[in-house]
Amino acid sequence: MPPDTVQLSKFLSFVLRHKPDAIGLTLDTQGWASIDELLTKSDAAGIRFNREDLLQIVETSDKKRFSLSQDGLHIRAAQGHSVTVALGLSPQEPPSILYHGTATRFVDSILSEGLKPQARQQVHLSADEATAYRVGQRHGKPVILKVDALRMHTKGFKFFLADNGVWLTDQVPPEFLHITALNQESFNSQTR
Ligand code: HQG
Repeated sequence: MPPDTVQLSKFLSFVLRHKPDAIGLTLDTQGWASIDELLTKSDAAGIRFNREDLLQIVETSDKKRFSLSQDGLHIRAAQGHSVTVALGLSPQEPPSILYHGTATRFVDSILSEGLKPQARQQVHLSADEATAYRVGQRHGKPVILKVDALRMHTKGFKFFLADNGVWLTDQVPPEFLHITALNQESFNSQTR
């Protein structure tokens, strides 16, 4: 029986972003894996699914986590990698403000040393606050940080837009970060 959709999506994130070698899979320099090889190697590792299952995940993933190559033979994660890949995205001018959702317990450190990619290759930002809130919730009590993206851009920082709409940049120094007013309030009351 194939794994359910959520399990399969998590498995794909695991091998396409973090640990391809867990099943002996090879990613090319841009993060692409051969779909045939992915199917064979997953099967050998006891995770059985077929091309249709895979295409369904690509289509229905809530965050459009995976992209197919134009010839339909390769798949990669749109973002979120910890393995070294060069996604081949061109730098783009970002909107004036981007958002980053995190947990209140990280805020002191972030405001003193800036946003860092941590285990991933780049810092992940979103164009809307609702997405940032959901991302922050994954880590604990959420807080949303506003990033002066356009001002960073004018100072030479590069921004990239992943296939699924997530904005990526190497780091965000503290001078470009603000806690949103609402969160500042709840953050203060929480830490009092
Ligand atoms: C925090 C998900 C202390 C940072 C999401 C975050 C996203 C710091 C955590 C994607 C720090 C890293 C990425 C500093 C950053 N001091 N903490 N200086 N700098 N941090 O999971 O952005 O569902 O690696 O705020 O939707 O939460 O997997 O990054 O809390 O798009 O598809 O360190 O993953 O997508 O956490 O999430 P993560 P993220 P998927």
